[in-house]
Amino acid sequence: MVHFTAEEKTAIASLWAKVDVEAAGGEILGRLLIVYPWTQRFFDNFGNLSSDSAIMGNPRVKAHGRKVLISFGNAIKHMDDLKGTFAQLSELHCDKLHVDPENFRLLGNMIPIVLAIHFSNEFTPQMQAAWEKLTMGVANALAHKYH
Ligand code: HEG
Repeated sequence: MVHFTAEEKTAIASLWAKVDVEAAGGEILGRLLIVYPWTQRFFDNFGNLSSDSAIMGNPRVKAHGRKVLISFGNAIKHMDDLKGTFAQLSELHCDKLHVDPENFRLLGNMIPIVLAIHFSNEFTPQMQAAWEKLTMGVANALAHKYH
């Protein structure tokens, strides 16, 4: 189980309070679909994903990215219990959505990158380390109920 120091918790919460989930959510999911194009197969009902600009401008990508990032935000309220927090979603992604859990790690890679772009002057190595730990913890929690 990952453990977060008080400093890491403060660093994460202070940045999160400033995140525009609407904008950042779409950018994170959009980048996932562009950088790892095979992930598009889960969203083949989302309409036009035929180019980078089509993906980034796709309203369903934006809406789903927002949904995912809001859900990710629960991690920040429950950093000491990521597995419990994401247990139900883990079951859903395994049993109903059939999403390979490797994809949680790929999406998790996009989060610190987008935050670094949005908050370049605050994204110190310590800040990055805290966020990498959190995205890894969430990915592991989402993979936990897979069978
Ligand atoms: Mg998932 C649905 C959260 C990564 C594919 N995802 C959802 C939903 C939530 C969620 C809250 C809605 C569940 C519901 O309807 O009850 N997803 C979520 C988180 C993360 C994640 C927190 C990682 C941090 N999801 C993820 C990844 C993929 C994926 C990496 C695939 C590459 N999610 C996926 C699909 C759906 C959801 C295909 C159903 C979308 C729909 O049809 O509306």
